Amino acid sequence: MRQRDPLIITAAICGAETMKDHNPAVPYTARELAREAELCRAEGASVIHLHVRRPDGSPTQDRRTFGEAIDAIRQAAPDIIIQTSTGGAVGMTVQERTQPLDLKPEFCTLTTGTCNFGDEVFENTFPMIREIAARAVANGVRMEIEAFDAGFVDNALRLHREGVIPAPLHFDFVLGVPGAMTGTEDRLDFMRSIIPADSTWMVAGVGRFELPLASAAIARGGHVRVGLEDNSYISRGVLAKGSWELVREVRKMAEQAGVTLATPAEARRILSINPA
Ligand code: KMH
Ligand code: ZN
Repeated sequence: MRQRDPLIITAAICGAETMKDHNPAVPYTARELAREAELCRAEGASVIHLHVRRPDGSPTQDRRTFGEAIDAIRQAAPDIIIQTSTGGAVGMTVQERTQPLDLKPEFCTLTTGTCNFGDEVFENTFPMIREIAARAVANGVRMEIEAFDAGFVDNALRLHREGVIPAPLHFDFVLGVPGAMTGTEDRLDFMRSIIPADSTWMVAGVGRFELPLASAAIARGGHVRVGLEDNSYISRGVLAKGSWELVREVRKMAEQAGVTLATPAEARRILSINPA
């Protein structure tokens, strides 16, 4: 059997929906984001999935706010990979969502379908996806495909055949969003079964699915995303002290499984990211 690659842990430290009311450790300011990134790096994360907020905590995709956060994170965790969100928050236009791409980050997300998102709709029509992907390609930004449901994988493969999404494909299975695919192991196994053999993959379990799916991904040779964007709790009813505590939990799982963690340099190689 082929030796598995070192485990890439992505820390989704902020998101657009989790507020300090849900968990006081959610970072809003550039300084708070940088501190959280530094702590997550120290626990073994090699990628930061980044959203930004206004001072009152409301989500924004403002280019300048992203620039300030990226500068602060580069100071605090110089080698970490920064992946900017192009999803933003539900209801944002493509123009709003794609602003951080002009900063030429190393890595970004690309959601390849529309789904219910709680009581709202996360809209990603084909024209929207094509426009976001084109702007990523124009800025030389490597894309991670966010698949909230099986059809999102089919859409990504179609867009790949059209030449919109370049190879090699890297998938993040986002499982457990209320309104999309749930976060059970059989769903993960199905998602893995429908991607091309030369793809890389990871899982982001939402809510109570986060840590069980992290463990399932490690056992299956995949990579993992955790953090307060997706889940506020370290255990039932106990708030995580920060995304770093969730990263620490995944590090412990990896240690128990005898799996080494990827450094940011190794993660760049595995994910075919050109260093910034
Ligand atoms: N906030 C969600 C509606 C991404 O970052 O690319 C979308 C999201 C996906 O978080
Ligand atoms: Zn996100």
